[in-house]
Amino acid sequence: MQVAIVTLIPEMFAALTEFGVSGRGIEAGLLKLSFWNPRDYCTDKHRNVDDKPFGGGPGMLMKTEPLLATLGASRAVLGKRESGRSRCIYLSPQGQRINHHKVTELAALESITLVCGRYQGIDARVIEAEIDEELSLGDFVLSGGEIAAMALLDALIRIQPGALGDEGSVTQDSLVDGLLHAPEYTRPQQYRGRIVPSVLLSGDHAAIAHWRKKQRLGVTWLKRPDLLDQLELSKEQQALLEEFKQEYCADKA
Ligand code: 9WO
Repeated sequence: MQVAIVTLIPEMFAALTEFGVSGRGIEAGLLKLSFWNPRDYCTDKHRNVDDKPFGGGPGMLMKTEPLLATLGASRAVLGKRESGRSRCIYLSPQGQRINHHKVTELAALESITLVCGRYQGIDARVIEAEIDEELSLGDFVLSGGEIAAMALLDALIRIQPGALGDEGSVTQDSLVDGLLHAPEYTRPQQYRGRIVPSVLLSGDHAAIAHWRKKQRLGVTWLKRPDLLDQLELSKEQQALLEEFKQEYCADKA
């Protein structure tokens, strides 16, 4: 998958490209990143990349001409926006929320362009004309789109086949089937009087699988009931969740 990143601060992406699973995945070519800096597409002698908003007010916008020139140049290389295999994405708090489903949808594309805004963002007509999709991490504001783009890229890299190596499989991830992960424990077996659930020490793989299935439903019910509302639980899952609720209430009492 090809990713064009439009940013005034490409240096920030070292956090993604130089470390951990994402760094190795990029090194291995699972995602091919290219950087496109509007600063390189300025035509004025001061290489200004910001401009005043019409109507006044504090803050600046990204200057339109360099931004459009940058998008034109990256499009000439990545191309084929019409094919439906390529998409231009703007990361902003006004966007639709990203979830696991959206990440898998984007991962199926041949190429994406991620536009990272700075200052107060970009001209509304540029969004209308050039952006296919506006995406958000959540209801908060950053100082630019770069960290949001990195978060999305990290999610895209780790679901590529081979990205996790020995570290596990994405089929084990939270949210792949809409549920949270079961609680996990490592040593020590006792920590401030809290013990590890005995089933996990039993060596009984069927019992452990049953416990984890039930915990995933229970944890989702407790922490993110909104996720459960979006699911159609099987008869088995409904029974497991009932079991969890009974045990949970018994514990409380
Ligand atoms: C900056 C600003 C300065 C003075 C007055 C008002 C202002 N609003 C903004 C602003 O919202 N800037 C944004 C910074 C413009 C688009 C890129 N930026 C951004 C992206 N901030 N937060 C995100 C983001 C992206 C994805 N998910 C969560 C947040």
